[in-house]
Parts: sequence; structure tokens; C-alpha cells
Amino acid sequence: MIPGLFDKREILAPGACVPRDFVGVRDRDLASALEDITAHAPFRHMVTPGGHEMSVAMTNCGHAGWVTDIRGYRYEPRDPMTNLPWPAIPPSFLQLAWAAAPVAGYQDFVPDACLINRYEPGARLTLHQDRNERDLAAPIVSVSLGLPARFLFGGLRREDRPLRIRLEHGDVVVWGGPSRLAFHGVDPLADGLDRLLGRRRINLTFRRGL
Ligand code: MD6
Ligand code: FE
Repeated sequence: MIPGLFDKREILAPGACVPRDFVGVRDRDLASALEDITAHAPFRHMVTPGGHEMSVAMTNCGHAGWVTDIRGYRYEPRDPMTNLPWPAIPPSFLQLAWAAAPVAGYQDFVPDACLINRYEPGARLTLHQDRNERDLAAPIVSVSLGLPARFLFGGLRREDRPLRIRLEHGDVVVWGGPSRLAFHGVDPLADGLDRLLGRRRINLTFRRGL
């Protein structure tokens, strides 16, 4: 093994890998930074362009926040709920994303957008691509906290049969390059109790949106 390279990683596909338990002891700092963010930009259930309320509740931090409503999916510099700029990405978040990206071969990753997803039991995310970002050359770093979930990772066509992998508290997924537009989703969350976050799963996805 190359010295200094994180060793608990699984390759999902070219350009995509899963550094397991990459968060480690940083989880409490992340959880407390999350409390500060949601005090200013609360979780809310957004509506898809098709008119369906999402089961996952979302908020954002960073210069650009991903939103959906009846008009479509896009990045917005302000929270439409408060009309305030989204809270800044906290240093603990930036440091984690920057440290995780090189595990999959992406250096100097400085995200400007962090979408925060909250799953309660039963919440799910149907197969989708992340394609609203202007900079598709940058990878995405995705951090899982709280209850475990089953993550679906497919191919470049919606019909491609997805891999199913279990993501636990502290696991990270990094993907980009040839996998950047892979279809993916999350199965309905099973009930449970996480020692830090209770009855929920939190996912942070870092991107370059602007
Ligand atoms: C989630 N994640 O894990 C949802 N998108 O809750 C995503 O939609 C996602 O994990 C792009 C890249 C990584 C992801
Ligand atoms: Fe996604």
C-alpha cells in the first residue's frame, strides 16, 4: 500500500470509492456544526418540479444551495425560506471534504456548496443524477452520519442495475470523473436509534455548484 493513503476504501466504479469510517472522531464536531446551520436554515421538505413533496428534508450551507420547487432544480445563493444567504460551510466540513477527495484521486477539492439531507424512518431518494452543478469536473464528496442506509449506485443509464451498498455512520463516498453522472439513490430508511443523531440519517454532499 502507498504510505499515507487511507486504507479502508472500496472501489465502487472507476472514479468512485468509499472510504469507510473516514469521519472517525470528527463526528461530534460535525454534529454540533450542523446544529448551528439548521438553527439559521431549518430543514424543510421541498417540492419537485412534478409537484411531489420529497420525503427527505433538506437544507444547505455554502455560497450556493441546491433547491427544488415547482419551477425546477437549481442552485440559489439565498435560502428561499428566509431570503438570507445560506450559512457558510463550517471549517470542520471543509476540512473533511478536502481530506477525503484525494482518497479517490481528486486533489485540491474546495467545495462551494453543501447539500444537507435528513432522512427519518421511511424516507428515501429515488434514482437520480447530480447534474445541476456547473463544474462537473469537480468530484462530489458525500458523508453519512446517523442511521445506516442502503445506497444504490447505478450506471450512466437509469436502466443500469444498481449496486447496493450499506452506508454506516462515518462512511464517505467520493465520486467524480467517469462516475460523476452515475444514477444513484437511497432505499427507504429502516427505523433505529443512532447514539449521536437519534432516529435519523444525515447526509452531507459537497460539490462545486457555481
Ligand atoms: C444520500 N446522496 O446519500 C444521497 N449524490 O443521502 C446523494 O444523492 C449523492 O451520496 C451524489 C454523490 C453522492 C451522493
Ligand atoms: Fe445525489
